[in-house]
Amino acid sequence: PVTIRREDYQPFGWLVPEVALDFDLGLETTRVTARLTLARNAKAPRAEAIRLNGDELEPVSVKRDGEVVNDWHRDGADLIVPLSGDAHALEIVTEVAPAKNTKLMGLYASSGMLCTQCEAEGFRRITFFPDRPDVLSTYRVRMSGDKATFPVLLSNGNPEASGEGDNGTHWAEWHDPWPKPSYLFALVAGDLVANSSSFTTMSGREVALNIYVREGDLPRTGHAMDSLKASMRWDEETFGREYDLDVFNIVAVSDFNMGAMENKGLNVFNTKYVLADPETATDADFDAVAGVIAHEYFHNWSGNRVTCRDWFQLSLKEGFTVLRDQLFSQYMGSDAVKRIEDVRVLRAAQFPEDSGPLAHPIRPDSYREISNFYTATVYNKGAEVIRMMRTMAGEEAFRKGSDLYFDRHDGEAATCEDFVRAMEDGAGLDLKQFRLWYSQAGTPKVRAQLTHEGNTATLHLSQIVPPTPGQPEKQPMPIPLKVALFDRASGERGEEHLLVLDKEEASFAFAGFAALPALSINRGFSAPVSIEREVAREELVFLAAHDDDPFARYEAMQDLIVGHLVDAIEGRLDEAQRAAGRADIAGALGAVLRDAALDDLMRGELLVLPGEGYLAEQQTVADPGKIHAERRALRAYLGAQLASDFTALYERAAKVPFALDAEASGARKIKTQALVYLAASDPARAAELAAQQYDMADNMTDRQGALMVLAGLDSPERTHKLLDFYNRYQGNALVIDKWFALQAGSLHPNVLEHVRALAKHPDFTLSNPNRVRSLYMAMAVNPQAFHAADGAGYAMIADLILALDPINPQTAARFVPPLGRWRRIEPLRAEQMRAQLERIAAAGNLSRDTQEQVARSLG
Ligand code: HT7
Ligand code: ZN
Repeated sequence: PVTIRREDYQPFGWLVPEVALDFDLGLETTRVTARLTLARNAKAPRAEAIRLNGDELEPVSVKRDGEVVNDWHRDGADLIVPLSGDAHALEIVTEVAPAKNTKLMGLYASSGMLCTQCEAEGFRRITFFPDRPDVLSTYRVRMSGDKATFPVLLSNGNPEASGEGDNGTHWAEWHDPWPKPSYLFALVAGDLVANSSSFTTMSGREVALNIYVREGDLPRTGHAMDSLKASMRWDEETFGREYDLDVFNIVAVSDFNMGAMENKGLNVFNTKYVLADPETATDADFDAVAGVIAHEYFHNWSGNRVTCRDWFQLSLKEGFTVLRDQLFSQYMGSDAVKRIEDVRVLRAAQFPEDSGPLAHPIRPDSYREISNFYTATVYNKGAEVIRMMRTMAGEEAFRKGSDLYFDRHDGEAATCEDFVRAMEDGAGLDLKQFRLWYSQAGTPKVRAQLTHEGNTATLHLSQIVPPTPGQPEKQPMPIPLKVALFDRASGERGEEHLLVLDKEEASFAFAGFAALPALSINRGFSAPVSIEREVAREELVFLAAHDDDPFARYEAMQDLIVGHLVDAIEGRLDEAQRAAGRADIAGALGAVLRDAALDDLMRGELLVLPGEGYLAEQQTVADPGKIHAERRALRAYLGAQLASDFTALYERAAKVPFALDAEASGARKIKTQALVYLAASDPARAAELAAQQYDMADNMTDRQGALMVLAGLDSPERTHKLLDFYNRYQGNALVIDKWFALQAGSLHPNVLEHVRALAKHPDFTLSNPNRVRSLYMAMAVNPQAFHAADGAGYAMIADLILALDPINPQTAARFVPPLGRWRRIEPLRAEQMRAQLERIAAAGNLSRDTQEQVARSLG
């Protein structure tokens, strides 16, 4: 397979200012006529032909300047047409088979409707085209099809005309005045109904808003609509960005490879991120809907109006847009809790990427299949990198930088370098060395040591950026760290400082401390690094109780537990030390349970034990069995030790009536957490409580929480409630996804047996990505199941990859990274993981997606 390199970028030889597409729609066959106007690109070397990308396409006919021609040839899947003049018109006819398109890229059928997914390289599965993000065109789209099958016909931009045709057909024409790359093209045709509303923009323009869904789903679209309006207003107020078409349409589809897609004026969404009501969606689902609606809407500027020059620049739109959606969610809900959640996601998904065989910079240097680079590094670390610029500049200056970026590059296909330059010029930052964050992979490790002499405390910092594949040596990066020192006697905090560590090592002195203060470092998680320091447990207990920065308080709690667990797992504690460590944790957690000043959403964060993956990350080579056992034992200990506190908390929270506000959702959060701790120490009592919670639940958060606890227990209630849940929600695909996921992600000792049986359930199918993820991704991230000592979990995931790859390679390839962690796992399991990767590699006919991921994981 060909490796594409960033350094090889060349502008395309032709401009394609206008594209007209004519679709004769059918589920089995759709005929596409594409008319392209072409002009030589003066900024590119002269070309005597045009390369039009294709994927599984055959040309039905090719016309150049109105004449049928046969002088074209094929180069692999691409079509090469000779062009000798400075301007030409091309007309190309292709036929596609949407119902057979199981890859869900290009034009495909989903539950009787037609829809498209073109990012990154799906447009070439519809028609031959220069399918690259730096070719911008205005699109006019005409669709015709059977009116009964496709009563709704949608495309990008504004609707221009529609009418009736022969034999029960009808047609519609859409025009998008904003030049866009082909990856932003979309078409939807189907039997849909809309939740319709409107929004008046800051300059007084009225925009029609529609959320299209299947008829029965209409009552569950209200939250998405509210979130859309809130996003539109927030983007005007926070970034000065106004919407720019007469309509904004969203369509929900149930077969979708990712979360959603920001096609210009016609966002296509996975139903999971549109539909929500209290009966069928949890509080976390509500938040996810708001976050993804915002994310896609924000792309209208960060991605669509200013797009990417090439796919190496993906973080330009994704990192920036993730930051924008994170800030929006911080504003809409609890600022502190959202920040903690985002860091938890980064640590769970991105840190392992950065320390494994798939590590890459946020702006990669090469790829074979771009779909493999829609990663936590490009998205989440990309967001952290821009957040650091915001922290260093301050909010006001950052806004000047983003305004300049949008003004300078509106209508262009830009680069990460363009963004950085706009930040330098607009925000007044010097980002010369900071650019290393774009080119170097790996999570920097910062060592911190605080000393004290006289009345001065000195902070000694040093950094190491670990080697990553292809990058054995690294340069020091500028690392902005927010720090504060606390007087331990009075609990008072000194001033907060923003220190930038830009060398291998540096020291910073703070006067005015009569004794060694407590150090609060990387407050707000100001830099995406790991802090390494030897710190006394008393200091962490102090910070867990006193730190006024919510993230730092959470971090102190986490560090306290991580430090203890890692010591215990690595056999460094005798019984007395172990008991003392556990007692300290119980003391700190008990204080959290009883702290009346804490709101329950934040209390819920402080109660979360560090995940097994994160614990594994703290070790050079991890034994997942030991980690699981030690963490589980700690939870049981805490559940027993603090049983009366957890019971009191549970009883208080259970009295709070259902509402969608912070107080009630906080109560729901801690209620289930209390149940989890109680289940670990007293399973019989917890099963009783959980069954009761399940029966009394008037919302999905409580019902799912109770069922999650029951799914991990060996009690008769488990069987009853799982059956009840299935019967109650049969037919609601998103809720049945939860039913699969709860069982595959459970703490039950026979979870692999359950997954095997569920794979044969009549509701299971490999053709729906949500269903596949709900069963197998839930299992792959369940350490006890995935890391089963006999290797059965690894074999199951490898079997899945091999079965899914011919159907949906993008989704199949996403299951490779868990196996790719083998070098960081103890030797017996590592060998089993590697052997499964070898087995996949040896299979013939692997997709480019899976092949690339397996090769990199073994390499
Ligand atoms: N920009 C969107 C990317 C996307 C995608 C990529 C590959 C294959 C399928 C896909 N669906 C959507 C999503 C986003 O970040 O907004
Ligand atoms: Zn995005």
